[in-house]
Amino acid sequence: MQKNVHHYVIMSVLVIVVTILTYWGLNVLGLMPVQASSQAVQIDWLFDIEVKLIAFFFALIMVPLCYSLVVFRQKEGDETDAEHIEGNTPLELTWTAIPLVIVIALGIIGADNLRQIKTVDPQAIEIKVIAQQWKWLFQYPEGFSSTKLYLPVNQQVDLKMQSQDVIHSFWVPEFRISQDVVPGSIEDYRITPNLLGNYKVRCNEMCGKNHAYMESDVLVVSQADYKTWVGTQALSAKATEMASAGKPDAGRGQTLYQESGCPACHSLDGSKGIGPTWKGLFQSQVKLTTGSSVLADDAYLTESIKLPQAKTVAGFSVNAMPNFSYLTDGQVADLVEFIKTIK
Ligand code: HEC
Ligand SMILES: [Cu+2]
Repeated sequence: MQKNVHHYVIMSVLVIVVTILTYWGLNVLGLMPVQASSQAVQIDWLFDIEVKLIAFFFALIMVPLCYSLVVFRQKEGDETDAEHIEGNTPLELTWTAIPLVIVIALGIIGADNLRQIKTVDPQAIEIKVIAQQWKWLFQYPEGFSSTKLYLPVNQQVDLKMQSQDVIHSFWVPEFRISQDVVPGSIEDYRITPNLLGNYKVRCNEMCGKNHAYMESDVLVVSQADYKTWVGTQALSAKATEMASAGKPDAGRGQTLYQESGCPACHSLDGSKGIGPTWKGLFQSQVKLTTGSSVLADDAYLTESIKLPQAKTVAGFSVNAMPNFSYLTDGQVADLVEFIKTIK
């Protein structure tokens, strides 16, 4: 035994060195994007503990393995058997007890971490997020919506997220937290951005053909810039609303057609998609699944957008068209006006 002590000393030193090198190497790789939320700080703190443990256990396994391969390899001409070892109770107890303690400790630290991340600020700004194939729409409490998410720095926001169609997932890597958005329920996503900058929200749940392109700008701005932005947006929304009072506009309808995701199902050139084409739709006779026909006038088009399940076009499935309940009456009128122009 005495003459083997130096092996343990060498291996211990090597374990320490390899642990430090592995931890340093993982950090140098820079796998993490910047921390842009106070929640990210918490999450990274926990992650760092885990990376340190990972580095240590990696070294603890790899060092004795490689050391044995080199130092204790079979000597030339040595035909004897190796020593037979029948278990080692103290060792087995140790390597059961230590990981048990570590896992329980990590569980407790993790639960506390989660509690801190989920802290609710009653002053949080509530922004509605609408996910759909394949874009994000953000509705602000001041009564306007935006395709870009502006957030004030150092202020908690409570994103109330819902999906129009399939499961999406809201993910800003710099904020760290990712949250699924499941159709039929509203998910809460609380975040406190703490670093000015431009980021991107990406969909983190495979949601169909253009999933990879489902991203929007996320701009974290100063409190003052945020107030200014909200002010101008609210004003221009008011102006648009006043202008549109009583007179629908095909130009705005075209923009809505693009922004609301209608092109995914409705073509303008006569080709059949998931939904019927809009070419020549206005004033045509539309065959329904009931066998009867209906004239595609203003009333029918309006109803088709507001209550898609009311009448179903022959050859299409009943629930294929999502509900666009967030569209205002004025916006629906704009869309109808646009459909009228597709001859
Ligand atoms: C996921 C696919 C899908 C999307 C997105 C979609 N629709 Fe539809 N839409 C359908 C289908 C399928 C039908 C036919 C079945 C029915 O009548 O419900 C339809 C029917 C319609 C009709 C009646 C058409 C006709 O030929 O009688 C109108 C109008 C309409 N949609 C408007 C819209 C508008 C406006 C949008 C965007 C705000 C939109 N749709 C987005 C699938 C979609
Ligand atoms: Cu998606």
